[in-house]
Amino acid sequence: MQFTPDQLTKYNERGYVIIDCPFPQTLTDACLHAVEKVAQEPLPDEDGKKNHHRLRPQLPDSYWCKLDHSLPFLQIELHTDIVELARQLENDDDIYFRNGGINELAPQRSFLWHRDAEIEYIEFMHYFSGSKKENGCLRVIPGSHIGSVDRLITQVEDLRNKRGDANPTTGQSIPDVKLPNEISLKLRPDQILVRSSRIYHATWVNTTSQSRLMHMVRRHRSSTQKYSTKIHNRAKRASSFRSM
Ligand SMILES: O=C(O)CCC(=O)C(=O)O
Repeated sequence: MQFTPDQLTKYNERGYVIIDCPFPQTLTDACLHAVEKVAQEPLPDEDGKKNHHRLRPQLPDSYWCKLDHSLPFLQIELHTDIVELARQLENDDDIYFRNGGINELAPQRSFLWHRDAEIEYIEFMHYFSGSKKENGCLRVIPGSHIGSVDRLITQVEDLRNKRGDANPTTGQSIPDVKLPNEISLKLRPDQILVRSSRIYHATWVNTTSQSRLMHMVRRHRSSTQKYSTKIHNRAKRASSFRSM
């Protein structure tokens, strides 16, 4: 499967595009079946990020879930159409698998405004039951993958101060502040969102009684791997220097 020229333009200009799911429903059904089999509430002291509800964290205080890297999920993460789409976006055949896993949003939880990374990579996001405002759909600032988000960060801080929640905590049950240019991304279960790691985003609060399961797959070109390794090594050197 390939993006159409129009979809490519949208991705490049806005930092995201919504497309029909390229893989068959049977693969998603297998993931949902696996979730039913292992569903278990997190232990009170292991859910530091406060996003878990039906699936325990992979490690204490991790966003990721116990089922990450299980076969049904890997079959989607390694699906040829996902690889093909990533190759087309990166204009490069040498595509790396960064990571993939299940992102759960428990009832009464939300994600605050943030950018996932400064380095550019592609995120495929599949909301198993679809996403809408009531179950905490994604809010984005179109075009914010380009350039700095310093102005947006300041704007968020000012609005939070005005509202009286200067230090909101992760997983709060009130949604983060409303930004003037934000839009809400509503998806059907048979659609996926493809977005840049750099787009500035948050979610609404999941006000339903069910957790919202989203399968995320991250891919990037090999030069990004070299770049992120360089950044990692530089950060390691800086922290060992600090601790001397
Ligand atoms: O669950 C979502 O829709 C978005 C989660 C999120 O903010 C993230 O993965 O960085």
